[in-house]
Amino acid sequence: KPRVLSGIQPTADSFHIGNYLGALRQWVRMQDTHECFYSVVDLHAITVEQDPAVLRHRTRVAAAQLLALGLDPERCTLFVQSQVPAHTQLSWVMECLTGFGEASRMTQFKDKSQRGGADRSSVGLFTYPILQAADILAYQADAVPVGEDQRQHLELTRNLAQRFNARYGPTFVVPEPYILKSTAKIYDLTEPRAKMSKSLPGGTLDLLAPVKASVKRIKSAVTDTEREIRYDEENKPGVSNLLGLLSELREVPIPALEQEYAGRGYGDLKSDLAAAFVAFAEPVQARVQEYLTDPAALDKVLDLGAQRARQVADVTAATVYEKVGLAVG
Ligand code: AQP
Repeated sequence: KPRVLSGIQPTADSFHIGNYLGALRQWVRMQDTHECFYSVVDLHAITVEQDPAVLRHRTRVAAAQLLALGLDPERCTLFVQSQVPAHTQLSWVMECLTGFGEASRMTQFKDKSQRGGADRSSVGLFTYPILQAADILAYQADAVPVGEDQRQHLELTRNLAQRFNARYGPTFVVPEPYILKSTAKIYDLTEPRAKMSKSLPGGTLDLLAPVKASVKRIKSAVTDTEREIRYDEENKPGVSNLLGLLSELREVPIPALEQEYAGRGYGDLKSDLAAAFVAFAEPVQARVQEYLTDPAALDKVLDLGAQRARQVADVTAATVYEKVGLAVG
């Protein structure tokens, strides 16, 4: 079976529907077809300041959400990144292989450092994509299911893998991004031309938010001054995003929805999307609560996952150190 690696940061109290549709739903589905390694990437989270107790709590909640969404520890390896030291061991080697200019071209760093002020950004935020490359390469992953925002980081990972292979001999699988067009980029509800993002918290649709609050957000989502329910990303980004979300949650193609809503108002579309979202979120919330009431069981899942992950990643790290000339004895 081909191998998959992907990760998600525990940087918010809840994942949002963009995380789910863009990445996590594929994670769940790929368990049937791939050998899967999935990680809560807490080392990535500390590239911006985190409160230690909050971070530890969010890491558990992240794992509980992944299980509630359908990850099955029998069919995938679910682990917390910081429990597998090979990620940071490999990351250093990858950093030494990356050009400073090359790293400087990463647009996510440019965006995020602009928000916080470049001088106040950590070096870790700058080298974030290189740690991500190490995450992926450690497992010799063939495919990486992510949203569109990660495409550039995946390209860097591929370049680093190829560079290493050329310099030290065939070592790494060169991974392919797995990005589904229809859900590659889910947009913010209040700024429908911007990516739905944890750092724009007002316009996200959070899986664990009280459903009443989510219904309210959907009802006040920005649309436009026309009346027609039609998919047109360029001129009607808000309505198109709502149609896209409903299409994904109901698993009905957009043209069929356009027909269904012909002659009807935005209010109807919003009510139906709200109902579809609540039907999706409520059982997820209930399952998350169950996992969180038994933290020992959750930690056991994560410990076993980390053991399995270390078995694979340690081999890669040892091979890489040996090839680079680091290993002694
Ligand atoms: N809006 C989105 N549409 C589709 N996919 C998305 N992803 C994130 N936002 C969208 C995908 O979710 C996965 C986990 O991402 P992450 O842990 O890197 O989360 P993030 O990028 O920190 O999440 P945000 O909400 O996008 O936060 P910030 O504010 O940091 O930018 C990834 O596969 C990502 O592509």
